[in-house]
Amino acid sequence: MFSEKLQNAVKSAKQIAVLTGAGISAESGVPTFRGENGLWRKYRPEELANFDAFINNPKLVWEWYCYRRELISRVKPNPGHYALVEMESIFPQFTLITQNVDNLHQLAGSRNLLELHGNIWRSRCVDCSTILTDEDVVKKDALQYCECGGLIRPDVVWFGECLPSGILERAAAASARCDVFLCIGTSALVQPAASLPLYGKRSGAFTIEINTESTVITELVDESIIGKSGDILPQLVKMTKEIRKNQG
Ligand code: BJW
Ligand code: ZN
Repeated sequence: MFSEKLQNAVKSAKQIAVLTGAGISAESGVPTFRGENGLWRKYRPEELANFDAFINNPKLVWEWYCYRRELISRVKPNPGHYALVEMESIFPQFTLITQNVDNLHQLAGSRNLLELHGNIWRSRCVDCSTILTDEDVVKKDALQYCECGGLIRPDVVWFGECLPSGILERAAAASARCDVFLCIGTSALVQPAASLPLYGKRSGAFTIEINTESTVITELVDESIIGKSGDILPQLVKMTKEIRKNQG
């Protein structure tokens, strides 16, 4: 399952960077965006995942997020999420970078986590940028307004918007200094996240992709493992522990 090159890379690695996408939460029951059963099959991203769409039809967009929050509130982290928690305890430096907004890495117990695209359980005023984490706000179906009168939006990153200040810089730095870069369950189509594995590769990291199918970066990584992250990651952790057991 794991090549000798991969085993050698994880054996000596000190710094690991991991990028996750919707695929890691698929086995928990959270739909991915693209692909056969993806959200974009049913809903058009340009109607829902950009600021103009929200301003033009805030009710529709808010309700779409209510629907997704309701779905996410019923799911749990899966063995893939938990394997990454374990991996964090194995390596001296470990940075988990996620494009997901579902909070499942936090629920599993990951600590050094960078959320590139925000978090569906946070909201923000479009006018004064006040952040609201109040469950009462996100659980309400009706549109919400800030004390300043501004509309409340989900604190996620839509197309055409910049990523949260400082987060992308930290993710890029972790990607460029790691010895091993793991890219898990992402179609690698959305920038700037999709460039992170390439920063790792360019800086000499051993790059690994885990995905149920090949993607636009499969040809660029050092090792592509086709399979479910919930199956592969626990095996990767087991092998890593065994191989590093005898190191000081
Ligand atoms: C499994 C599995 C299992 C399944 N195990 N694997 C032209 C060229 C280049 C760039 C651009 C361009 N035009 C515009 C842009 C920029 C744009 C972009 O990248 N667009 C491309 C799509 C063309 N990017 C942006 O706008 C970003 N901002 C930005 O660039 O700022 C600078 C700027 C400012 C002003 C103007 C222009 C630029 C922001 C991107 C924000 C993305 N937001 C979303 C929504 C978040 C909120 C929400 O959740 O509602 O983020 S879109 C959606 O895509 C979401 C995801 O995080 C993101 C990535 O999706 P992901 O995670 O890869 O999911 P899928 O479904 O695509 O893939 C799942 C994978 O899992 C598949 O490969 C499966 O095979 C696999 N899988 N089961 C392992 N069990
Ligand atoms: Zn406000």
